[in-house]
Amino acid sequence: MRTAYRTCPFCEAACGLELTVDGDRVTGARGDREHVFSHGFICPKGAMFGQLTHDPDRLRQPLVDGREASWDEAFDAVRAGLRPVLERYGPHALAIYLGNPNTHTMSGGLYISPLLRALGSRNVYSASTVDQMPKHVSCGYLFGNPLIIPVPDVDRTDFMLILGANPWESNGSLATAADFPGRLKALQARGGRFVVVDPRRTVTASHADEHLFIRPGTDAFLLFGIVHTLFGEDLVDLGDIAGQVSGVSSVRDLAADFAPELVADACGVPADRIRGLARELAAAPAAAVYGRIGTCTVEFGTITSWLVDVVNILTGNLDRPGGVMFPLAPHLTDEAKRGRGFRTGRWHSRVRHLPEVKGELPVATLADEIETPGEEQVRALITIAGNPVLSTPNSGRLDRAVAGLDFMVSVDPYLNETTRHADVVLPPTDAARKGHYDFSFLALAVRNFAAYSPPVLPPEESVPDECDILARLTLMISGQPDTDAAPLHDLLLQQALQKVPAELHDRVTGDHPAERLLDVALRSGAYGDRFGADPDGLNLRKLIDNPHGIDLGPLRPRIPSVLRTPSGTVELVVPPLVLETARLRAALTRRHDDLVLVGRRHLRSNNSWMHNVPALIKGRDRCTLQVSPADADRLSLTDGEPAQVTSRAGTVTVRVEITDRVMPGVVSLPHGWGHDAPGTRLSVAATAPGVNSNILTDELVIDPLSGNSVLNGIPVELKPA
Ligand SMILES: Nc1nc2c(c(=O)[nH]1)N[C@H]1C(S)=C(S)[C@@H](COP(=O)(O)OP(=O)(O)OC[C@H]3O[C@@H](n4cnc5c(=O)[nH]c(N)nc54)[C@H](O)[C@@H]3O)O[C@H]1N2
Ligand SMILES: Nc1nc2c(c(=O)[nH]1)N[C@H]1C(S)=C(S)[C@@H](COP(=O)(O)OP(=O)(O)OC[C@H]3O[C@@H](n4cnc5c(=O)[nH]c(N)nc54)[C@H](O)[C@@H]3O)O[C@H]1N2
Ligand code: SF4
Ligand SMILES: [Mo]
Repeated sequence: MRTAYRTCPFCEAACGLELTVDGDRVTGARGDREHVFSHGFICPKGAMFGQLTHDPDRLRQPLVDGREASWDEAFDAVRAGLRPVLERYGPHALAIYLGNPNTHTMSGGLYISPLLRALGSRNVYSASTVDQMPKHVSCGYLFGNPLIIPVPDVDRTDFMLILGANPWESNGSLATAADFPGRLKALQARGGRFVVVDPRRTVTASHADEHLFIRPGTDAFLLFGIVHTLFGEDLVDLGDIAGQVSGVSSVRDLAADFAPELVADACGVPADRIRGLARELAAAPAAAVYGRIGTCTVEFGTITSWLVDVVNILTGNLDRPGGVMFPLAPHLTDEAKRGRGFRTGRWHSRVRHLPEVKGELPVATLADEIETPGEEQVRALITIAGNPVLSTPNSGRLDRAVAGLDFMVSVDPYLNETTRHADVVLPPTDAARKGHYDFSFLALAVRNFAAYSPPVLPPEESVPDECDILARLTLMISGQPDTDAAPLHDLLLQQALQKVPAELHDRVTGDHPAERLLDVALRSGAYGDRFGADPDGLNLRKLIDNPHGIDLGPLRPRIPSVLRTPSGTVELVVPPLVLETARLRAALTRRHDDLVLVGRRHLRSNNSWMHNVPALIKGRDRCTLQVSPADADRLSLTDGEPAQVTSRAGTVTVRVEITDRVMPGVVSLPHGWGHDAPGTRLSVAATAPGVNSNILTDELVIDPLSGNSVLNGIPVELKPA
């Protein structure tokens, strides 16, 4: 028996785990009390690290046409499937879908970009367009770089306004903050306050100093009401960055038509509370507005995400301790560079003519591209760590479309609702056999820190690492010999070392290609040892020697060096946002008598893929339709009885749970369920399948600026089943 330390890879919180290892099995997991960032915090998912690692349903060998095959046979089958499509129809006929766990693996951080470059396809899709793409676009416009996202400085703030996020269950997102609940309680303990705006009284809302119900999809009205008040009551004060912000008067003009008294009806928040929030934000020594899924996966997602930061900027809270700040991750640098700004639409989707954003197309249009004949029709698909058949809108249609592809290959450890359609499934090694470094989340952490976890268990004989799998696919797509991944590993290392003097190259350490690439990034990064020139600096060795992580201090101001706009300032208003504001203004007069559907998350679930662990699904059925007492009464629905829910896209039948935790006019159903499809291998999940909420969401309604799907605020009809 031994103890090993490892960062939890299951959500964005980046907790340190203390694992008990017995031979080649992880037999226990608890919070690492000495971890510099999580201080012993753990949630039920992290505690199941061993169970997830050793799940008997996990694939340990590739599947070719449903039968177990050797890795060589599997790669032969992929080559035989992909090459003819590429040769006959060109690169755009091959689409790729990248799922959420790519942001939690080193292979995702290091090997996806080269794969996409080799692919050269316009048909790149990912979970980003059912998630945070609006935030990338709004930050792209404001700061010139869609990857620069300010996070709430929750440990030092005095007042936090939380819109459409439920960190008590999700543990936070686009704000890596292990023990988010503990950090919010600490805020209250030091005399601060937080307010939650959500159409449901969530666990987070019930801990808040105030909870305001809001009609789904209308946060942009509320936020514009706040902006209007800030200008009208002379509360605008940009603080230290005032000289580095442009477009303030344009924002005032845009907000002119959104007086709190005019928007209150549409959003359901009283005008005096909207004004009150503006005053509180302006008066607090430091305040942070934070919005997440409920502000992104809505019709006006980009403008809402933008307004979140506009309010932060106008109240002087951008880049100030206790406000919202830019983390500095150890693998990145902090050099000021002239920027070219950000734009979308460098190409468009073939069928619906939707603009490219950040190199990808909206996943809401993937089914169109597969189903619609013509040149460049999608005929083959690669999925990596994704389950779009459960997680994207009108997934009933996508399920049928995917079934009609010429060829499909999935890199995934499970035979699930999506991968059951694959001709070949390539299962990567489990997390215990992978090294871990958070390329995505250290750049979103509410305190700067560094951590690397080497593999806990030795590699399994003959099972390739996920970096090797992606490297071989990359070589194959480029038409190069692909039986050995090494040439690509070598090429990437050479590229990473391009700016490093040749005499220092042999100082790079690491037992694995990903470790060597990380070592180069750390040594060249903001806190790096410059390959020995700065012995106090970071390198891979130092992170391995510090298994509880290295604290790098509270967030520090980064304006102007972080900015990449053409003007070198924070650019508050760009033309696409002006046009979108006009569309929002027109929506003010819409009627609001529809019943609308929103989602929800549960602490013991993670999107679609943790329902196969007995301890995580035991207990009462969680896939219920929450309905307010008033709506249940009006529609003659009975608690515990099934109801039929119908939208433009589809119909599901699901058990009703009557609760006053949802506001009247709103019903809620979690996503990631619906594990009753034939041909999967999820024996535990199949015992409590639930229904797929994305049968109901509509692929035709998107946030136009980002292409993001609208997953909240879906009009539905309801009747007893
Ligand atoms: N209605 C509705 N729909 C939603 C949402 C919502 O709030 N409401 N939320 C959306 C959001 S935020 C997201 S991020 C998406 C998620 O959408 P997806 O990423 O498409 O779905 P996941 O359920 O996260 O599926 C993850 C897949 O990765 C596999 N996997 C796990 N670990 C690894 C690994 O190490 N390597 C590889 N190769 N595979 C691995 C799992 O087996 C699983 O198949 O869902 C979205 N869909
Ligand atoms: N336990 C658990 N943790 C997770 C995940 C999980 O599935 N389970 N998924 C991970 C992923 S991929 C992500 S992206 C994050 C998401 O992290 P969060 O955004 O914190 O998670 P959600 O629970 O989806 O919270 C969204 C909230 O928005 C509310 N909402 C819906 N529509 C609106 C609206 O129009 N306006 C407002 N103001 N609120 C609205 C919903 O009621 C819900 O409470 O969680 C991550 N962590
Ligand atoms: S909160 Fe997230 S990172 Fe922490 S233990 Fe739970 S799943 Fe893992
Ligand atoms: Mo997500």
